[in-house]
Amino acid sequence: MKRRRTTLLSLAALLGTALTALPASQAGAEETEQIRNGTFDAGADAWWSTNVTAAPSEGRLCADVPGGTVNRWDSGIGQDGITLVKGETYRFSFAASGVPEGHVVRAIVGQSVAPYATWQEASPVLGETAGSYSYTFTAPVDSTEGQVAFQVGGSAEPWRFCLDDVSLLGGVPPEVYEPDTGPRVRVNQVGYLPAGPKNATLVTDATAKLPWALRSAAGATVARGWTVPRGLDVSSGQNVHSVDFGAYRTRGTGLTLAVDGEISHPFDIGAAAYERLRRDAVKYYYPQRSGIAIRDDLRPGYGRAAGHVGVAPNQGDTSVPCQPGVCDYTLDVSGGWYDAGDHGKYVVNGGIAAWELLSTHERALTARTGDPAELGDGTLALPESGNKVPDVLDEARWELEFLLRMQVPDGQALAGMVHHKIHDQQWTGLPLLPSNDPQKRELHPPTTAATLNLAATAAQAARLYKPYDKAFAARALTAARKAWTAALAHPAVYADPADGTGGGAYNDDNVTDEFYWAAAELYLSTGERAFADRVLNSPVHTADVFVPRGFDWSRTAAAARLDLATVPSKLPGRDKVRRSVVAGADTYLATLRGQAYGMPYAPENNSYDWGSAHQVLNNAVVIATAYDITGASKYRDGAVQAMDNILGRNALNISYVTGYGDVAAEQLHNRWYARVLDPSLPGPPAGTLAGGPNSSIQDPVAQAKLKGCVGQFCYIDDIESWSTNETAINWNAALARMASFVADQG
Ligand code: 9MR
Repeated sequence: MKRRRTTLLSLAALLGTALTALPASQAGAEETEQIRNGTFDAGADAWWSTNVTAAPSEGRLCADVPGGTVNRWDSGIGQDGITLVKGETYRFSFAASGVPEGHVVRAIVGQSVAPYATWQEASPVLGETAGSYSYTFTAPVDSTEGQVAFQVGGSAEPWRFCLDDVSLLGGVPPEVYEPDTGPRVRVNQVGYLPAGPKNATLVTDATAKLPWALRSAAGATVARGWTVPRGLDVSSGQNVHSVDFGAYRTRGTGLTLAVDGEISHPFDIGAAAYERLRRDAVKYYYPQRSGIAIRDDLRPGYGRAAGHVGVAPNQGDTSVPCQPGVCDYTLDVSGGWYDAGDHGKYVVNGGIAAWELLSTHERALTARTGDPAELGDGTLALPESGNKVPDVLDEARWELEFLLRMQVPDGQALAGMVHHKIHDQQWTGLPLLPSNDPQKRELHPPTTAATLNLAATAAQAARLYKPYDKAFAARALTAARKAWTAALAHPAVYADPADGTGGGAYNDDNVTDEFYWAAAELYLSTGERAFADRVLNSPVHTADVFVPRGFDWSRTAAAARLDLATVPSKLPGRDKVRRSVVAGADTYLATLRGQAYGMPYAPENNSYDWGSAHQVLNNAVVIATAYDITGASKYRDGAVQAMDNILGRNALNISYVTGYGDVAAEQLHNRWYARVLDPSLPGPPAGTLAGGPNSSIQDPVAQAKLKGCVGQFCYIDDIESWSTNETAINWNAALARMASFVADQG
């Protein structure tokens, strides 16, 4: 098809935007077409094809795609030799159809040579009549080895793909992305506890207080009051008011809040949703399991073949070599959970995730509102349900067994140390079932952080599994001690920050907190003086560990402090430890009160971190623990209120938990819950936490759409936005722990 000449002028006219609205540099840029013969007027000239029969047809290029391939990239059409300029914005567009309908094309702009970096990708589901697709992105690098490709493999059945009007236009103005934030009144879309706090946030230009009305599902006003103007909210850049309707305590469903001409999304007053969420947040882990087939009878819609058990095309995790030059043995490191939306398995993240699940159970043993039966045997529909062991412990053990396999065996130079991670040699694309991953798997070097992480979690496991499996408890403690000794002998072996091809780096070059955490767990499980001394002599023991960004896989001191404060022991000065947790909670409570959106999270420079949603939750865990310690209702209410922010009381008016709330995250970045990319796959299971706002927006989709975003706005519900919208095992553990706490308060 002949292409219309696109000029900057016609584009501006099309958008109805004044040119003066564009920064001078962009307004001055020339729009330049990068694709040769994109309209196929010259047949198939300049295009290559792989494993398809491609030929011009009625002014388009059509390809008969064979069935029976596994990966998207097994068949395709493309053009190489494209030059891209770093920082320049491009519009990638094309028209495409597929017969029969429902097939997917993975359309990418990326590197034509190894390591095949992808700078823009989209995977629309095609119809029988041609649809037009258009995407804007900014090139992250300079390259003369650019490529545009249309990957059409991965279908069991043959189909016909037709393509036209392929364009890669340089020098276009960056797209202006406006998120749909719905009604200006923001509530917890899931529910408020009858006797708990009930707060909402209104976005408005009004400076004076406004009347609000709480309405029943039938529309009757059941309570009224006035908003409190809060001025400019730094986390969102909005002018806001807050609403407190905590005096209303009657259970109900489908309530709404009406204020300033807006009506909120509906919500419940009741605890039922938290009982469900408590379990869903932990049920999340079973379909994350590696090395085992997922049973469809236990997770309808999620049944799949076992991943990485050595069945082709997998190379398997049963006998994994090291990266070249790192070791000359292989290890069986099968099992464990996939980290996130990728197929990697990383000890430091697996460890903190296992710790937080174990701690959810351990809290239930000691806290006044805890009850271990809530996640007990038979509650989570696991293959192990019915074995008389609490299901949460069965799930955590799947990971613990993997972590133990990552330890360097006796007889090797670094015996007792723990390999940092195991993952693919190269990054793979989406979608990709674990069992279809063809990449070579490699062990990466042992590190002190991973070693101490195993020491901590295996030591914690030793005390928690003792009532159920003495042999496992003893094996875990032996491994923990061995790891501890190895870490002392190799106290500063760090992961390489550049080791991020095919998997995340998870680098951390400060392990004083990991030493403290491991010593704390070893002390709590053994009561031994030597470990108590390590705890008491650590500089971390008296430091303020409750920092604004909270704890996570790299900042583990708080994990130690929370356990030292709550797990019974004879630690000298234990009261002081408990007071330090309460002081940390006071800080987070003050933060929460200072924020019109009610989250105990205010990172330095309003710079939201990767996985901020779980950091909000982990800060809430500290407040919740202060409640467990003191019984003071202000801590219970603060911890419960923090959940509102995760479930919809936020600038984007979105629940970050799938399946919870009227408008919830749906398109989480994950290779096998990729329904938006492949209709035969499921979406993420209900109760999966999204990463949440991330000011650094590292992925191309977020960079294209969210440039210049303020705090809470640095999030997009797009499956390709791996830096804001991934799922991860450590993040869901924070959700599990808080959902359990809130359910216990109901
Ligand atoms: O959650 C991790 C975040 O704290 C790091 O800053 C980031 C970069 O190293 O990696 C995040 O973890 C990702 C990991 O590297 C690979 N699997 C997916 C994880 C979640 O996005």
